Parts: sequence; C-alpha cells; structure tokens
Amino acid sequence: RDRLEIIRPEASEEDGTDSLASVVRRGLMHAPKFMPCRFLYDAIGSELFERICSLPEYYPTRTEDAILRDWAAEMVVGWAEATTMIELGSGSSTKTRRLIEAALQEYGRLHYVPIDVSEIILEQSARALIQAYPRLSVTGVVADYDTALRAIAGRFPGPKLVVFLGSSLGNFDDEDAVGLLRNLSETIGPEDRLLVGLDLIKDAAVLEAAYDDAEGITAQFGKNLLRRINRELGADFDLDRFGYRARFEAARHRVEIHLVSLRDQVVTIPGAEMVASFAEGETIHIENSHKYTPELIRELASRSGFIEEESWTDPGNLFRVQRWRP
Ligand code: AVI
Repeated sequence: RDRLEIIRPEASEEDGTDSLASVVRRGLMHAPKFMPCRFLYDAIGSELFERICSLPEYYPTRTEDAILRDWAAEMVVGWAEATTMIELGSGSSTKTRRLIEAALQEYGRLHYVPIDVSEIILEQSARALIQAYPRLSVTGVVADYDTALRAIAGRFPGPKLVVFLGSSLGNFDDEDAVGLLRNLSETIGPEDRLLVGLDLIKDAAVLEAAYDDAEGITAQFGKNLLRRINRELGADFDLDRFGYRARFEAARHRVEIHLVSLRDQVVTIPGAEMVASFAEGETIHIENSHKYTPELIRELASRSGFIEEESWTDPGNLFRVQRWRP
C-alpha cells in the first residue's frame, strides 16, 4: 500500500487557475468567443478522450505507441540512472507502460509521478500500475501542470525523465508552451531529460479527419464543454443548436476547433452571472492542436532553454518523439 501516494495540491493565486465561472465570463464576453481547452476534461470529457484515442481516424495515439514500443529501451537510458519518471497529463498511462517497463528492465525499480487534472482516471491507473509492477512506486498528483510542478519542486532530487506525450504540448499556443517549458526548467536539473511527443504536419484531410471523426465522438467531446457549463453553472445551452468544426490552418500550423452557433440565440448562464448572445454562424474557439516540422520542434526546444538530444519517428513520419536536455 505504501507504494502508492496521491497528493492534491491546492492551486495558489500565482498559478492562475481560474474557476470555470470566471473563465466562462471572460471567454464568452470576448470577441471572438473562446474557452481554454483544459475545461474539456471533466469526467465525461476524459472518458470521451479515451475513446478518441482508439478511433481509426485518430492516428496520433497508436502511432506514438508504436514508436514507444520500438524505442522505449533507448529512450530511458544513455545519460544517467533516471529512476524517477514524471509524466505531465498522464491520463490512463497506457502508452507510458512501455517506458515504465523499459525503465524497470534497466534499473530494477522506478518511482513514477503521474500528473493529471482527472482524479478518477489518475487514481484508477495508479492502482493498476502498482499491482502490475511490484518494483514500481507511484506518487500521483491531481492538479494542473503549473500547480503540480510547484508542489513537487525539489521533491525528487535524483536524475529524472520528465515525459510529455501525446502531443499535449501542442494544445498550448506557442508562447504558453514556451512558458510551461521554462517553468519546467525549475524542476529539471542538468542530469534530467525531457521526453516530448509531438504530432507532425501532414495532409490537411488526414489532420481534419483526425479531429472530426465519422462516428462523431470528437464532436461530442467538444460539445461536452457546453454540457459541463449547463451542469456546473446552471446554463441552458441547447446542444442541438451548436455545430462542430475542425480546420487545419496551415499558416498557423494548427488544427483549430470551434463550436458553431446554428442560429441567432441567447443563452443564460446563472453561475457566471451572465447572458451570452450568439449570432448564427458565430463560434466559440475551444481548442488548438499545433502540428510541427522537425525545424519547428527544434525552435520550440531552443526558445524554451532545451537542446534536442535524440529523436524517434514512425516509418510514415506521422509523429515524432524527442528527448531534450537542459
Ligand atoms: C490531448 N490532445 C493532444 C488532443 C489533440 O490531439 O490535440 C486533444 C484532442 N482534441 C480533439 N481530439 C483530440
């Protein structure tokens, strides 16, 4: 039992983790309307995201998993004995098992620190992991990235591998991605490494299908944001009056995701003390998913104070995993 610990650090003011109500007020009063994508991941949203990961159109998960399957043993060795692995946005930790197994194989033990906002998924997967691996111990951190990094700063002094998979970094705008990576540099010492998985630029049709699947699961995932606002803030969004749109904007190298108002309408949101008016065709910008070239990736690394040490890709060049050093 003592191989498992779950901590729930409180967000401090500096972390800037605003409540749903204040974010809804700010985002829906803004022109154009927007919402930060971290609010997509309530319990239902996290479950829908798990389903997205196994959709035929959503190639990133299986492609990254195949890269990890083939190269995990190389990814976890070569610089120091890194017996601590910290993961940002661990979700169900499914792909991470490749790295955990490789590290256990190499070092005989491992302390794994998954960080995620979704408490249920984090706890379930942490329990499953310690059951599956007797030489593994886990400190699960239920918090957003900034809060979690502040809470664990200095707690794990030995050489570490910090893992950021699934192109999750791609959901941040470039400036915010650099800000987050710079924050990481306070947790990361010269003996630590960062393993980052990022999605590569490819044909727009392939990218757009990945974010607007035939079964409509990704549209449900996006619209679940409205359902969440209804539930948590007592709003009266009618989900049938909103459409879903995913477009690859090549100039900004990202897929932009919007909910589209299908008519002129007014929505009341008591918990945010506001009324929001929508014109027909007006959108709420709910997510960006950035796509990269190897050059863009190296640029991101260097702007954030890292140097690319190694990289691995799949035969189709769809996805790329890279190891950075400070
Ligand atoms: C979590 N993140 C990397 C996903 C992505 O591909 O940007 C989120 C997602 N949104 C719609 N489909 C998947």
